[in-house]
Amino acid sequence: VEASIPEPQREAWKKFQAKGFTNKEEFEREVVRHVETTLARSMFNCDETAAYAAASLALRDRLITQWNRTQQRQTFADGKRVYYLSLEFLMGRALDNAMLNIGAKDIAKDGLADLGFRIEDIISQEHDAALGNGGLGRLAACFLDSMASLNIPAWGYGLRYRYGIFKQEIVDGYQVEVPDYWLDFNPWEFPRHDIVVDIQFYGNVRKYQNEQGKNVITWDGGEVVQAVAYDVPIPGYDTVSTNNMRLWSSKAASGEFDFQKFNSGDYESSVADQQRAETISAVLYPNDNLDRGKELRLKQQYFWVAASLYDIVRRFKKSKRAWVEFSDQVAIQLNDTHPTLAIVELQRILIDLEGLEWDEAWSIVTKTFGYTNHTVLPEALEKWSVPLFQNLLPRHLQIIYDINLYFLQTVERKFPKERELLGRVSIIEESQPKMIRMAYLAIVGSHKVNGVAELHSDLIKTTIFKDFVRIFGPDNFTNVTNGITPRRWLHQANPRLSELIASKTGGLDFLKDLNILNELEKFVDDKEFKKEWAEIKYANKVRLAKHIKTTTGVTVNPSALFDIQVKRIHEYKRQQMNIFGVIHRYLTIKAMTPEERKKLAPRVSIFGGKAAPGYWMAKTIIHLINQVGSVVNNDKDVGDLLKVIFLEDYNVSKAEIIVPASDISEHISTAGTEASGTSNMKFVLNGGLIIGTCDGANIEITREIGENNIFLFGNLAEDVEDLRHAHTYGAHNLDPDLAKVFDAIKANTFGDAGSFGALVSAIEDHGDYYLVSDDFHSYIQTQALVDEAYKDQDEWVSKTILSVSRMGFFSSDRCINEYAETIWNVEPLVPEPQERNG
Ligand code: Z2T
Repeated sequence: VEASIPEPQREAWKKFQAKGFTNKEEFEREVVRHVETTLARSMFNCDETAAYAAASLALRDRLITQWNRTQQRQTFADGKRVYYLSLEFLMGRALDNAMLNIGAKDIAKDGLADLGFRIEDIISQEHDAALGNGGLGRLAACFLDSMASLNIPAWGYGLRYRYGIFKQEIVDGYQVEVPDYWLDFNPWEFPRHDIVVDIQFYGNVRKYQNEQGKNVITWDGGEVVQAVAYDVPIPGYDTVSTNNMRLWSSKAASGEFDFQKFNSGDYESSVADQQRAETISAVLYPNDNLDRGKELRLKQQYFWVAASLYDIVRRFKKSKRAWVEFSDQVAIQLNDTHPTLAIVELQRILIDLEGLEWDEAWSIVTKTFGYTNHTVLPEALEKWSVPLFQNLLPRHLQIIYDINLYFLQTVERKFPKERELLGRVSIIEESQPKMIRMAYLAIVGSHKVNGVAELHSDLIKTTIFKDFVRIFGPDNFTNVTNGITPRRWLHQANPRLSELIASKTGGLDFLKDLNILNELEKFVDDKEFKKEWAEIKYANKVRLAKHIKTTTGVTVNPSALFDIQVKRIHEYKRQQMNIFGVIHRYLTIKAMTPEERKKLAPRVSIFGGKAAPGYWMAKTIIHLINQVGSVVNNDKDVGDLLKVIFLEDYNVSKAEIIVPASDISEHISTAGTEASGTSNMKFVLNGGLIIGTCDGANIEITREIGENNIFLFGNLAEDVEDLRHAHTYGAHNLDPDLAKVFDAIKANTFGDAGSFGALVSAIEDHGDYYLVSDDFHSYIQTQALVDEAYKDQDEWVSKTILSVSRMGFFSSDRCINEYAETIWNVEPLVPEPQERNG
């Protein structure tokens, strides 16, 4: 407020307010201006990189204006805001998305053409913002798009990693990791050097009585690191609402101490301090569904959570409201347990710094937080060693112990006879060393816990969190099935399909209300429509085939059935079962006569995905896929009947090419292990069918599109436990077809069998935890049904049209509306019409 311009001078500001562009000529003028001034170049040295930079700068000028106005409007309205805390935001590219969302793509396309560039070439210059591992991070990105598009006042809070998820190269069939340094030129972020928060680590806690005789607790004496805010505008689709994503970057606190070191000649240690501070936000941990318990990771979590809460609390305090109103102004959603320390930090702020009583503070805290669980895999549930935690965050440990004490007291009162219950639900696990169970802390500190698909939400209630459902009652646990943004995953990735849909449903409104896709149902038998539909799928396959050719050198036939499995490589996702199935297919083809081969449906098996760098089994799976590819793709007997492709460095921008090109995609996790999956939704929305298990959101996709339109197979979640026991205590009889596959591997058909020993013996000798053998027969049979079904192209196309028409439920807009109503209790803040026009 102090920095505001006085009333008499405001006229000048209004007169000269930033305008940006509104038509093609103005866009061109802005691009040329940025090339010639901001970039200090000219038409004689303007390559595609420079054109990308200038186009982005022109576009962002318009974003900034509507972003500032949105923030002003939200501040004046003084209503409730949502804060989405996520350690990962897998945003992908921004330029295309920004152009489409603000409705400037046609202008930009024509303008760039006038200036000598093709818009696709310019778009593809952009480096992906890859601050995430997989589903969880991409979900956060879809949520930001939906919250802005629905005009919900919301901020994302995350870390500004200097290195995103590593880039994957395939060298001699092996994964090699290359660092992803992405910040060289990033026009989408705005450093806020004035928004800096000091974050403390280590040190000591002191308890004493102040002059008023009140007990005071202080925490000091440790290391201090600064958090600097970097803001990224998040434009909504067809609205001027532009939300904010605030990412924190770490740097050394430049206090006198450093100067002393520096001047006293201790230059090296001064630089070392600097680097230690910068290390906090240096790199994204590359594990998907795995917790490693590293100290630096805990530092990242506290650094980010403390900076975000300081920011949120500061904003609240400006409104001069009473603390009891905090949760009327603030809803904080925890994206998995990674930000659970926020619960403890808010309690600390309220009792240690603001002087509230424990109970009053705790009631505010629990009304503020919601917790989303994304997995039931035990190895992914976060636990922190108490000694490690105590050293880094001594005051927070005390508060956790107090939270636990009060919690266990209420449990004891409610279930006085159940002594073992206390140990089971204690936030502290009595192991050696003791461990803090972060999921339990998150549940105790939140008013709502949700899973991400129906089966998953049921599973957490009946397995890992069962005791907590008894303690807090079933109303504290709910389901919000995941969704995806149709803007990026239909309109942007598949513009021709989007255009066709628009032509039949009366424009692009379906992008805001995805249930409008229903109207496509009446075209399932429309010859002309089906022809266009099929042509679009074919064109998308041609595009992917070109990508495959340029990146792998392999020629694939776009008329073949494209069978795609792209996702992080993990044993529970069972890429190994897929490649064993491919080997089975190869052996079958080899055993056929030429006549028999003629009847077979040609297939291209496409894989993609990163293995965590320390996950040897996952890396072995990648190696096997590549080895099978090099044998199969060069076998003259096979020809076009089977090709096996591993696409290097699967990421968001590559997904935009891959997803629209599938005939079948594979979502084949062991039942009960994949919380939701979201690429399943993307593939179906783009006119592909699914082969999958009864797991995650596959089940709801089936409910929506009908079981005739999906290829389900395999054992059910309810039977998994018994089957595992049968392996452990009985004889594990290997499926005979799988045995043949293993024989081929052992005969060195795909190179040295020794390389794949671990993969085979996990199934043969070590209990087959993921039930590959149990599901193999059903999988192979179902793949045969896919082959049969694909031969009837007319029927196949009808299935895909019907499926797309029934996918409305899976919009992340539906999902965000559910969060807004059932968890956050926030309302949209719709811009005034005059703001919408300029
Ligand atoms: C992740 O991507 C997911 C869960 C995690 O649990 C961690 C990561 Cl990095 C800790 C995924 C689930 O595996 C997937 O089923 C789900 O669709 C996605 O989160 C979004 O909810």
